[in-house]
Amino acid sequence: TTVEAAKRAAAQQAVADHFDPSASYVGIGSGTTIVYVVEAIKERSTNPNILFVPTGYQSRQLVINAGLTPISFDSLPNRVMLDVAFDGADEVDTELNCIKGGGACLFQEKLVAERAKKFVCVADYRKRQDRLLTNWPTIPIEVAPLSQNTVTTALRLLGSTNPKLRTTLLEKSGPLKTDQHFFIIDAPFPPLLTSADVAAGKGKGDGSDGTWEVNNISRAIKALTGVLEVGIFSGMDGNHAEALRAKDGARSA
Ligand code: DER
Repeated sequence: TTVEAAKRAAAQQAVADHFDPSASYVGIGSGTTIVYVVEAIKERSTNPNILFVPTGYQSRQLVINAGLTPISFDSLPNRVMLDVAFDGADEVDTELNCIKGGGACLFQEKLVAERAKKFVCVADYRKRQDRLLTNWPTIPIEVAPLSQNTVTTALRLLGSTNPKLRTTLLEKSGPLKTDQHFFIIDAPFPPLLTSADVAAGKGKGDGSDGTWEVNNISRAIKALTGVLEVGIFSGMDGNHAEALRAKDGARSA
């Protein structure tokens, strides 16, 4: 299908541009696009000394099944930075901010992404929107189970219409638990303004007029007691979000 072909094209492009076979540490994210990234890495490198840092159980299995060597994030030597980290996204805006967490791995994904000299996000044309929450409707938030109700109430006060606990109806009755044994709340908000939008006067972006800018809403949610991590990746906190042009002309962060 064109979607799978686009995922593969974006992955091949990302690996061609940003994977160095002499790397020591490489981060591997979660989801379905990352499978093509691992495939492309296997095509390019047989270097057995590269250690791959997964972003959760599924990612670790992908690394092992590909015959690559995993190392857990907490086994990394102090101050060592990954040469590069590859991951997917649920949506990417014009400033390369990402919504992540569709696969409920956002905490470890952010840990790994921030530990890398370069974060390469691989996304096909469907993910590319002018603003976050245009196509993907909610911000995934990882919370301590005990705080679920207080965080939900606080999210409503921030303007989220109907924040919902993520359940896995088909596989398990009751709420989903992450690899950290936390819950995920998916919080709908109106499309998030970019910094350019705010500069152009499209809204205050601080929630006072009903509009939120990407970094403001991320900080406001992160500040709520009980929130472990928010599924908004912006600027990668000092890391370098590379803009990749996938073969189909779409941009991925
Ligand atoms: O959960 C995540 O952030 C993942 O990267 C994921 O949402 C991307 O998944 P996909 O590659 O299957 O679209």
